[in-house]
Amino acid sequence: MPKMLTDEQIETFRRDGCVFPIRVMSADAAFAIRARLEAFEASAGGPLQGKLRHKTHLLFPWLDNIVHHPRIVDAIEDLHGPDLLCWTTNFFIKEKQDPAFVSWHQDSTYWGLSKPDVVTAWVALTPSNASNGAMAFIPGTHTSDQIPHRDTFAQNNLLTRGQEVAVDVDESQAVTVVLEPGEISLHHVRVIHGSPANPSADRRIGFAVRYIPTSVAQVAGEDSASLVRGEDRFHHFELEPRPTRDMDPAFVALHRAIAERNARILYRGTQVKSFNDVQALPARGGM
Ligand SMILES: O=C(O)CCC(=O)C(=O)O
Repeated sequence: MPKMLTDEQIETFRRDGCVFPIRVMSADAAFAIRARLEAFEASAGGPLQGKLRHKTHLLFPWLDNIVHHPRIVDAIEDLHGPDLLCWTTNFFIKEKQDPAFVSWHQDSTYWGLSKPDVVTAWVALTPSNASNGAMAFIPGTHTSDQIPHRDTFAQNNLLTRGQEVAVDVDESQAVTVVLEPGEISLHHVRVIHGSPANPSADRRIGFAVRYIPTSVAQVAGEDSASLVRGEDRFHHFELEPRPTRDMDPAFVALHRAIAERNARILYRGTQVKSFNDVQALPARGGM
């Protein structure tokens, strides 16, 4: 008996590689998280940038609470069983009238994970739809193996290397993932997906939480993850602590060290050797 998803939603995920919308919190709760994010951005002097867009749940308890949100973790348990890690989180923020985009890609390309049992819960903190650069995906493509990608490092591309699939994508098949604040989509690490720019008058904010069962390993170096449910009998990842206050200096230092290590995994085989090199890249991924 599934805990959160219906049998139909599970079937849709297995068939299409993506299922949505799934409400996990009220719109008011999502607005409150957006307000906390924007209060921090105001105090920091501008939009969240660079490494602060990644693994941000290690810096703020109100994001850690999303990662551990019982309704989200129940949905992941329905797909991958009771022993679960959050491997990483990534903010995908498109400012109002922002040319930032995401090229067609498979998430699995540079993540270094041992098998494609990886699900992203993309949490909408604003509406996300055809008018503001919502994500779209090509149903059924998650059943393909890893497809070759080319790195473009294109300006305004929100991905680490501006990578894009090196095959033609039949865009006529694309399905737009329409979400309201407080809803999520779940997508498979191999499904081809991307998103256009945001020409609208407001920001589009998504918080992508990447979950794996504890049996998945990192094969490209030392790595860490957060245990969100059950037990870790495999010990493939160093387990991360949970923050209890915003920007705790010990967690800021931990986050910086993890960002350095993750940069070496995500940019392996390129000229990028440290996080300082990442900041000099034209692509906007920042990590
Ligand atoms: O937020 C977007 O537009 C794209 C997100 C994405 O590529 C992902 O979550 O894997």
